[in-house]
Amino acid sequence: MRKNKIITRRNVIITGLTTIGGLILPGCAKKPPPTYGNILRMGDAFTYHAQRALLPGQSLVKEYTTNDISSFPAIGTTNPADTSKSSFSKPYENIVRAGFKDYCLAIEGRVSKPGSYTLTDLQKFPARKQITRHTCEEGWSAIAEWTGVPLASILNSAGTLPSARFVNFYSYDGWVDSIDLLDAFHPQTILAYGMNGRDLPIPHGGPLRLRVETQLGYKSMKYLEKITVTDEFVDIGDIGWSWHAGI
Ligand SMILES: Nc1nc2c(c(=O)[nH]1)N[C@H]1C(S)=C(S)[C@@H](COP(=O)(O)O)O[C@H]1N2
Ligand SMILES: [Mo]
Repeated sequence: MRKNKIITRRNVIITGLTTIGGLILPGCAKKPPPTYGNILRMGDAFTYHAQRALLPGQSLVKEYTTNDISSFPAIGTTNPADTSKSSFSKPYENIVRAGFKDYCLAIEGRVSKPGSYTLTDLQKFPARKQITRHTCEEGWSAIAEWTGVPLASILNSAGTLPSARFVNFYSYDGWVDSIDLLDAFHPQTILAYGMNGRDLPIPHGGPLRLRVETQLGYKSMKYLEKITVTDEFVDIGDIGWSWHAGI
């Protein structure tokens, strides 16, 4: 699921390829209308939503106090603007240069209102603050306070269609990953722009990262560039870790 170079957007645009989620365009360019699911999938969607309705309310993971905040290493990609690393991204370098003023998060796919959100747009939504423990698959954990907008607010604002099943995340450093709607709508799943009371630092995924508190650390994607909502599981291939990493 890592380092997937199918998201080399220039190539995609040049060859004019389309994906399940619709045409991939860079950054926050105007999006084509969403595609609609095959009529045969309606039963599928019904089953899924019925199942969700039957599930008990989702429990919250433990939240800590400011006294519990610990030192927190930055792991994996720590700066996609670093030209000496394979994670280098020219578009990311550009948004860093502009002080993240023209940063915007695109959302497309199975939503009625595909579009994009600047940091200011995201900060207009009611914010959620949470002090949680991040557990890395490599065996360390650390506690920090995160501030952000619940992913549910953005999904509701974009209007997920009944056929929506998965939310896929694309990062500037080439990481691609997805979660299902249960985790996407979990109240502690947030798009974080703040860490420990400051703007999210670049080593930790600035300006915007995902926090999926119900799963291991690698699901909390840093350097978010784009979100797509799909009716099918997008198998990114090259899976080093399991897709579901519940804790
Ligand atoms: N885009 C991106 N997201 C990422 C990573 C990465 O290298 N690139 N590393 C993952 C892993 S394995 C962990 S443990 C956390 C690390 O977050 P941190 O650097 O804030 O500690 O981010 C996750 N999200
Ligand atoms: Mo990790």
